[in-house]
Order: sequence, then structure tokens, then C-alpha cells
Amino acid sequence: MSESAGIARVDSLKSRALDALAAVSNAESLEGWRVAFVGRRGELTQLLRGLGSLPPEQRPEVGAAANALRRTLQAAADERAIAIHRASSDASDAPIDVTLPGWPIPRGGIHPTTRTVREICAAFSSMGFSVVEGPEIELERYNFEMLNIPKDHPARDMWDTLWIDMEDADEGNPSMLLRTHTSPMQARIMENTKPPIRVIVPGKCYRYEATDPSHEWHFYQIEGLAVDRGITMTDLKGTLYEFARRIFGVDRQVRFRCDYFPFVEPGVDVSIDCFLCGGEGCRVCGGTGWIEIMGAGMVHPKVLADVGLDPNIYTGFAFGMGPERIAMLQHGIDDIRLFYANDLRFLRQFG
Ligand code: FA5
Repeated sequence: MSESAGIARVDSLKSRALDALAAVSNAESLEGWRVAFVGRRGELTQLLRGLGSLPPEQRPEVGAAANALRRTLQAAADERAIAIHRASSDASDAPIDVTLPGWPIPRGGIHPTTRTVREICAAFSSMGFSVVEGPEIELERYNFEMLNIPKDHPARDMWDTLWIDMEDADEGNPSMLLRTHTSPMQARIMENTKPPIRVIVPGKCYRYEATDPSHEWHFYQIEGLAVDRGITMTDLKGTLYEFARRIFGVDRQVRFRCDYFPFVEPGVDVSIDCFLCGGEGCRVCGGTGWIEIMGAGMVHPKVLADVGLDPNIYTGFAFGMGPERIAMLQHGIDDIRLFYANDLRFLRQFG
């Protein structure tokens, strides 16, 4: 083959390959084109392999033309591939048929605890309380000491505590924990607010305790605090009766009994008659006929003094309730562990 014959062969291949590429309209035919022209057995590869049979003086020019053709065909094929892809994407952007039925979008629902927390907050807001929040990771000082529970006080056993494992605890940094109740916010609020105070504090609490139908290791509480001149136990009882009437209706029985909490004096626990057995005794109420929903009492004079309020001038009441227990009463739920088991069959019932 002469040099001009070699160049002519490259030119002929070029025009046939580009003509064939122009007729390619989809990914399959593009693949067929690659096999025919630039694949391992394609025409261009054969031509390049045949260069060795040319006389040495012709090889450089025909070889350069063949390599240039390889780059040209590669670039043209890439361009064609992009055009094919774009054409198929454009096809999927075809006008939307608005008359077709839509895809259903699954809707989430409000968690039953959240629902009850909101209802309780709304009931107290309408009685003039404002809503504030506080930290779940708390200083030992606020969770215990400022609530008249010094270190080594036996009352600490009432709250099985999850402590934060702190690397620098030995360097004099204060101990921290997952708050066992929302009561630390009593001290935080009184330290920073001049009476009159009327607040409620919803939030998550954590306890290192075994679970059963009425006990979880993490649960919500709603703390309540009112401090002013002349507040009495009657104000506490009146407020809590009104709360019970709004949340449970007028027929529910409310029971106050003496109880001990180091940060109130006197202290009470407040229970509602059991929704399941009507007072007979069952597994939910532990056979007592009553479900305890909160602890409460008159703010202890020592707690007032420690935050800088004169107990001879100011008095106050406080309470801490469990909204999951209240949701159980509202909806007839017989196991508190259902709230956080993430079983959608349970959660969907509350939409
Ligand atoms: C307290 O935590 C006190 N801080 C309440 C308090 C506040 C007393 C202000 C006086 C003044 P107690 O441990 O009883 O108290 O918890 C209060 C309420 O939280 C209980 O009545 C119950 O409704 C709820 N609760 C307590 N432990 C659990 C638990 N493990 N699982 C679910 N709810 C709980």
C-alpha cells in the first residue's frame, strides 16, 4: 500500500464512521457503532495494527493520521452519547398530566406524650402560668444540693441517677448527670426571677431504674412553681383540682396524701382513681385503685433562702407530674412502655 493509499484509507474510514455515527439514535446503536469502528476488532483498530506492514518511511504520516482519527472518533462518540442522554431526559420532562391521581404522601402524627404535654401546658397557660424549659444534662448542684438534698443524704436514693462519665471530674469540675426530675428548674428560675413567679417546665427526665407497666427509665415531667407573698396550701390544692377538672373531666376522683420530698414542706402525692379497674385494684395501679400522677408541696424555706428569697416574706408551691401517666389515664393505656417502643400500630391510633 502506498502512502497516499494509506491516507485515503484513513479518510474513507473517517467519513464512513462519522456518517454512521450521525445515524446513531440510542445507547444500543451507539454501542454497535463502537464495536464496528473503534472496538478491539473494529475497523480503526485493524488499520492501526496494519501500520507495521507499511514501508518504514510511510508509517509516521499514516500512523499520525490514524491516531488523529482515533481521537476524532472518540470525541464525536462522547458528544453523541451526551446528546442521546439529554434527549432521553428531556423526554421524561414531558408535560405533567395533572388529571392523574397523585401519590399518597404518608403523614406523621403527633406523639401521644407530646399531645398530652401540650394539653397540660395549655391548661396551665390559661391559668396564668408561663412555659419555660431547662437543660436535660444538669449539674449535680441543681438536681440535688439546691433542692435541700446534700451529698450522702439518704433521700438521693429516691432518684436512681444516671451520672455523666466525665474525664476531668478529678480536676475539680462539677459533677453532671441526666436530670432525674424537672425540679432543678425551680432553683434555676428562682435564682433569676423576682416574684411573683408562675411557671411550668415540661421536659425529659432519666432514671436508672427497672421498667414495669407504670415505670420507664426515661419519661417526661412537667414541673410547676408559684412563688409570691401569701401563697398557701389552699392555692396549691385549688390549682391542682382545677387542672384535674380540665384534663380529666369533673367525674374523676383526686386524692392528696402526705408524702416526703426534701424540697417541700409539707409534701403530698397526688393520685387519680384508676381508669382500668375503677378503684378495685389491678396491674396498672399495682392493686391500690389509684394512679399517682404527681408529687407536690409548699416550697421549703431552706430552698427559698438558698436562692436568695426571704422565706419570711415569700412562700410558694411546687409540683412535678408525669404526662405519660396522665396520657395512660386519658386513653386507657395499660403499659407505659408502649410510648417509646416505636410500634407504629400503637402510635397511629393517636393520629
Ligand atoms: C419527683 O420527681 C419530684 N421532683 C416531684 C415534685 C416536684 C415534688 C415539686 C414536690 C414538688 P416523683 O419521683 O414522685 O417526684 O415523680 C413525680 C411524677 O413523675 C410521678 O408522680 C410520676 O407521674 C412521674 N414518674 C416518676 N417516675 C416515673 C417513671 N419511672 N416512669 C414514668 N413516670 C414517672
